[in-house]
Amino acid sequence: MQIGVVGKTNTGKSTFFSAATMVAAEIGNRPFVTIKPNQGTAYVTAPCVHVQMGKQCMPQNSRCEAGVRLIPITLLDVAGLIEGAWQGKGLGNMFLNDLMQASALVHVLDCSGTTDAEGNPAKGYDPAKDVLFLEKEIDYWIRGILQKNWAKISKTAAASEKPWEALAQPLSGLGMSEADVKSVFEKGSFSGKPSQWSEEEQLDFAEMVRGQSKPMLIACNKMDLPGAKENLGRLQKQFPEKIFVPCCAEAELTLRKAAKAGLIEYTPGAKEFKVLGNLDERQRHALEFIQTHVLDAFGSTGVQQAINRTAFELLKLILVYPVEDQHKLVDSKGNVLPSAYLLRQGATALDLAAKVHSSFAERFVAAIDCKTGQKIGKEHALRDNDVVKIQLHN
Ligand SMILES: Nc1nc2c(ncn2[C@@H]2O[C@H](COP(=O)(O)OP(=O)(O)O)[C@@H](O)[C@H]2O)c(=O)[nH]1
Ligand SMILES: [Mg+2]
Repeated sequence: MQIGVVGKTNTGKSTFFSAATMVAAEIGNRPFVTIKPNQGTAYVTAPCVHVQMGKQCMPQNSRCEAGVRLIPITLLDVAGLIEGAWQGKGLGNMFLNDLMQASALVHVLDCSGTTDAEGNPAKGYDPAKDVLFLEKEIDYWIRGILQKNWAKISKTAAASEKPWEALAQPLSGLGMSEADVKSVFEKGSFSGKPSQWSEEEQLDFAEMVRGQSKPMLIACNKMDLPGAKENLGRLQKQFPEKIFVPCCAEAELTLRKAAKAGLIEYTPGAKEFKVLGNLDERQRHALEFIQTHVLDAFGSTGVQQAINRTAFELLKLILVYPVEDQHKLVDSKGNVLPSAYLLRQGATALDLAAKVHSSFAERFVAAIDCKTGQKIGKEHALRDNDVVKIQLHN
């Protein structure tokens, strides 16, 4: 699964990316520091089911640290988007195309209002403008993808009972299935003749496609700066339906670097850390600042929370553990609770089988809910934290 980190220049996207992945990315206070997308592994974290099951796990496709399961995902740090990116401004189209396969986006916003629309230092900039501008950019970009294919879409749709099929083809690159496109098409009660759609209708459709294929969480970054808290309050009031996560990417990066250097003990997402080594005056001061102005003030640096809430709230994913032996909870090699998979809500036992191995779907006989011992069928919808044995025929 890919999550794209987006936003205008200088909001702290690369800092967020580096903190989450510990991949070094160029961080700088000037526009277009990032041109090629940085790609790295970040982790969705959740309490590991091994605690509840009373076993010690031996993870293979994920990790477990202190009772927390870490499931790897891919994070993409794309270049800063500026207004007009969809028209190719600032190489915008190229950057947007890097996001094609992303399942969701984290919009890193400078909540302190110290970065203007072009990414230059400013004072008193209203971050609500960025919320709107970024959505609009993506809507126009998606409309552009459709418009490039509009003649073909119009022709194919005119000759078909299922006009969404014609729209689904150019949108498949965005990770939209035909069923997704159909549901957008029906929800918006669009006319069955795309040839007659106005540019406005095309844009409305693109907006709904964005909602479905690129849901967005907003990481309100730079919460350590003055004014950020007030701005966050205003944003939450203005956009009650959106998810805002207060963030300090710089603090997260500092903490992870300090932990890597053995100076502190810190679990990403935690509200405190433990000092291990001898700190010099500057280090002590920096860490004290983070404790007081970030961790105590907001409960965490927000970076891990932004990733987790993207997975579990925005994408509504569930975490499921397949095993081969329902009692020992092991795979064929004896690894206890070896795998953890993120699946969409409503995923069935059969979906899990297909996720574990493409051949498993065909060989599926039944499954067992290892917590209750009950047999479950193909179409049984799994729940978060389920441990499931899949029975296969040879
Ligand atoms: N005060 C503060 N500065 C930050 C934070 N995160 C990033 N920055 C700074 O913002 C500037 C731009 O960061 P960068 O990650 O390169 O932004 P990008 O252009 O969006 O990738 C750098 O000077 C960072 O050190 C934060 O949480 N708080
Ligand atoms: Mg950058």
